[in-house]
Amino acid sequence: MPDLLQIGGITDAMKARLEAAFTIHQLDDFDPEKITHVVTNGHDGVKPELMASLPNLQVISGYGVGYDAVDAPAAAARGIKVTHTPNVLNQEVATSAVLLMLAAYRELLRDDAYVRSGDWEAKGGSALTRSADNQTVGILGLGRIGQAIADKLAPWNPTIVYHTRTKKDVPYKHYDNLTAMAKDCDVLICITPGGPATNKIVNADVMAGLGPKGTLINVSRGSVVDEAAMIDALSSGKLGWAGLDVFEGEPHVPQALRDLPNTVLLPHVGSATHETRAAMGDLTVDNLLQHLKDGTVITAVPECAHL
Ligand code: A2R
Repeated sequence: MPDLLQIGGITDAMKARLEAAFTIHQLDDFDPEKITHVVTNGHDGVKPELMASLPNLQVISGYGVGYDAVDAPAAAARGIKVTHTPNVLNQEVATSAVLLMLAAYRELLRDDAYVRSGDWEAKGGSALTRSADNQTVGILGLGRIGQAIADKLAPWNPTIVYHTRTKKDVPYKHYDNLTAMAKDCDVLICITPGGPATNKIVNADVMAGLGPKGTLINVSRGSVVDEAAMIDALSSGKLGWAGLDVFEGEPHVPQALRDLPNTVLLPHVGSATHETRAAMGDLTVDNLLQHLKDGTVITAVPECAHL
């Protein structure tokens, strides 16, 4: 059986299918010459030194749609096929984005705490919140998931606008300039890929554009937002609210962010339901098994699509 290197955890269902086709090796026990396939995830990826040390590597199968933790151009240059799990998580991540937006607008956590603490009974009704209806929603990255977010928000009657590098064939207003879009938005939802091209593109100017009544939602990568600038903006009132599923140094979340009342914080669970993770696991394994069968993969990342 061919030799597969496992990086990070895999589900029992993935393990059972992979064990039937590969000899699975862990990071502390493998012969670099023998490894032909790698299974990893969006967070761990494959470190450049490790990839360079595997001379016979053919496929890197990633569990997740984001692959910024793998140097895909370097892999493509060596003929290594990198795969990911697009589409199967669109709806779940979109639900997470909507959940964060609604929780921020309607102060879900504050009011939940108000009931649990006994304050409702002791002090009377809670303070009013903001309506999430009829808002101008800017989507940063209108791809597969961004479009699913726009669709899922429809019952709240939003005006959708978006910023991407290239204009899409959609009925929404496109902005070339992210800061200009932020100035026109009530809420900005980040759902671009991570990596150098989007590093900290949500900077202090963008957040100032959103303003004291603005809400920032991030379900993409922590690297997309300048976290220090965001903490400053949220603390000083320059930015109103933030709903965050991802963080720069996750799982570390700065104490300043954890102390702020105008945030809703999730532990990177955008796609983390039993149903969606099972679908992602299936596709991760399907890519590897198909490669064993006929040398092709199902969902190569764009940089490797030509291989
Ligand atoms: O810029 P374009 O025209 O390539 O549009 C893509 C946009 N995008 C960017 N927008 C602004 N500045 C950039 N530097 C930039 N780079 C990419 O993000 C496209 O509209 C969108 C990505 O869409 P998809 O490739 O369909 O990705 P999907 O499946 O929606 O997932 C997005 C990300 C993942 O990479 C994970 O990091 C995260 O969601 O879970």
